[in-house]
Amino acid sequence: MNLDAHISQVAKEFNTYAVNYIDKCDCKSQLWKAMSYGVMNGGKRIRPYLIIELAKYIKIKKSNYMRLALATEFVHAYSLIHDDLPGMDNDDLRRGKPSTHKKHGEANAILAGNSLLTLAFEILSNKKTHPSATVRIRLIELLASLAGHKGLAGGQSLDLIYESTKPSENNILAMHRLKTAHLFEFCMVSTLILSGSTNQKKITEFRKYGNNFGLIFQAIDDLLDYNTDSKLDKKNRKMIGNNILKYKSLIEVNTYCKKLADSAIKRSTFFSNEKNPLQSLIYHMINRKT
Ligand code: GRG
Repeated sequence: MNLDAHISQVAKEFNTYAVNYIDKCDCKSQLWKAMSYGVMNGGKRIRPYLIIELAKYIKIKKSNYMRLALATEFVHAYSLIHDDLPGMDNDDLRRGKPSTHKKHGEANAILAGNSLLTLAFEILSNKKTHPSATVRIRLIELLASLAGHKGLAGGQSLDLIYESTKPSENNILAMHRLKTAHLFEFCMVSTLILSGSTNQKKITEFRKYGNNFGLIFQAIDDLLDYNTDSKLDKKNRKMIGNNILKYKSLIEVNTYCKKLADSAIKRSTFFSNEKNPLQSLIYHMINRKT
């Protein structure tokens, strides 16, 4: 099976798990409906894919890693719901469908985002995720540090500031690290934590893989935007927004991504192992089409 087909298959399995979780709640509130809509409204499930494949490779229990994957996707869904709000990117559509605030109203969308974020912490703090309180606290601490003002939210804030200023290329890359790469870093390091490991060398390698994966993911996202012309100022043929193509040519983006992938893989004994499924995955991301 090729990698794209495998990613889709794992996404289907993840969706079944997510729907079961959502249905089990037996919640009928407007807010829960908005939360489920934000989560189940399409999505490639690439973050769950990373967690699931890594967890299988390092032999973590399924009942544990699926909860970690779910919590992480809830944080991702929160960030997209909030990103679409009128006070942020003001997008009416997400994945070709009405964004959560368009479907459920702005107030519900704000609350749905907040509640998905707190639900992620609730999942991580539950014994079903891991019997050891130390492991659970390490997971919670990591998510708190990577999602907040020094992570996703901080990156989003810079993104908004840079809309009215002139960010340098380094400013843009640093912002991409915060708003996109930190959640990928969480996927990697949290899965390692879930295995009970405290090996600092491995933590550093996993952190780097997650970060570089995230930077590649964002650069290709920018490229896909360019190819669909959605962020192109057609008169000046320039990118609108904090897109990497403001500073790099198409070929430079490719070289930049290849370097990021090489540097995550080549100096790591763990990732340079041919049997490691995450090795081909990071290179595959450079050629992704969606
Ligand atoms: C805390 C409000 C707030 C925002 C955090 C993540 C984020 C910052 C904003 C989301 C907007 C955005 C385009 C971020 C870049 C990350 C990215 C490429 C998101 C899209 O991820 P995909 O392609 O989405 O995995 P799907 O639709 O597949 O789930």
